[in-house]
Amino acid sequence: MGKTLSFATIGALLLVGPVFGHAKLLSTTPAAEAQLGLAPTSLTLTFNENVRLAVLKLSTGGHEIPLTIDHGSAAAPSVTIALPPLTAGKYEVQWSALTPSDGHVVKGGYSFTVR
Ligand SMILES: [Cu+2]
Repeated sequence: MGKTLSFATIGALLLVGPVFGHAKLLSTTPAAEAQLGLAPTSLTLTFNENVRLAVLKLSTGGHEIPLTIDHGSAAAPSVTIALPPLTAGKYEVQWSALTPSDGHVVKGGYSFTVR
């Protein structure tokens, strides 16, 4: 029993270690649920390890706003995308990123509001 528990503990430690962990989104600019008085001119996603941005979709009221993503850029923990001029409204962000260290894809989404 004691032995089983220690193997389980070691397994759990390995699973949360940096080698086996998926890239994790640490922060975004604009922040999730931000209420902005000024329209942001860029969007930044910051992860805990190097990623390559695969998809970044920005939409408002069901309309997608075309963005230019440089798919040739080197993997980095932080990705910044220039935004076109944004009018007032609620914006939905959908992203996915590839972690070159293990080939896994992580994805997520959030929203912010320009007042
Ligand atoms: Cu992974």
